[in-house]
Amino acid sequence: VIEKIIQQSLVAGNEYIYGYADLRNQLVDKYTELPYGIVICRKLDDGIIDSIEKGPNLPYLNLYREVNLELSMVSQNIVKQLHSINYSALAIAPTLESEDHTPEYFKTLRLDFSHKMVATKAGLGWIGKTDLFISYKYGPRVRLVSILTNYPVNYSKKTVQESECGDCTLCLEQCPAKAASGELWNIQKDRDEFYNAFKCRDTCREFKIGDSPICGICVSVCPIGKLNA
Ligand code: B12
Repeated sequence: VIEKIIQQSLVAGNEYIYGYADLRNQLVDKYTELPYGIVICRKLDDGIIDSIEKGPNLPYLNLYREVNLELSMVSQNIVKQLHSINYSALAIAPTLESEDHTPEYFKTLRLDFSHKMVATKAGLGWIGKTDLFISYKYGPRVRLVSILTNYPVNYSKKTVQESECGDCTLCLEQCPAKAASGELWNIQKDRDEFYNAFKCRDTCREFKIGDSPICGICVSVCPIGKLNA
């Protein structure tokens, strides 16, 4: 049933990967009634991602906005369908709107929910040196959204526990913020041990397209999922 619900909710003509995760023991209290995660990764346009190798541009900002909207709609539609067959479900927004930034967020640059965590638990990929989710199929060229539910999904038994970046250093060399230490990720390693979100954020602010702080160079230069790497 869930496969059908997801398939019907995805936008025809766009490429996605999705998976299921067991999130028991991974969630903050307010979500523990919804212990399973569905994560949907929407493939980003290669032409646009290739074009931001040296810095972001307006087409990239527009893509980012468009895909956020699309993923919000897709995830809300899945939630609606799950409700209609009497399961509980909640969509977690792809991103944080600036009006929702709390003082706590500004102190930590963290939310209480990580889409990337659901994606590694679903076995779809790992966390790269600049803290991007690197999917096996499309590399980091994806945006993510998650749905939490009590629907008993057939969750992945093969979770990804460590980085598969090896000795590649392209993203950290090209990162204009020098935000990453080069250390390889594993599930015991916190973000702040290998990647400095504040440095990244400050450089995004310097680039700024319109009013929006944005970068994406690490997404563009990663050889995984890049057609002509
Ligand atoms: C806050 C935020 C930022 C901050 C901080 C970034 C950061 N890396 O934490 C700033 C403003 C700097 C930022 C910048 C960007 N962001 Co941002 N951001 C977010 C947001 C809203 C929350 C992230 C968060 O809470 N981080 C806190 C830490 C703790 O979590 P995490 O980094 O997500 O993942 C860690 C753990 O969860 C862990 N993990 C993975 N598996 C497992 C398993 C277990 C068992 C455990 C315990 C942990 C664990 O791995 C990570 C390292 O520890 C997410 C959306 C979301 N709700 O997930 C988007 C998100 C991370 N951003 C995204 C993007 C694309 C960007 C930018 C490229 C901006 C742009 N659009 O141009 C840059 C690049 C940043 C980079 N290299 O990471 C995408 C990432 C897509 C991808 N392929 O990885 C996301 C997921 C949005 C989305 N819907 O797709 N962002």
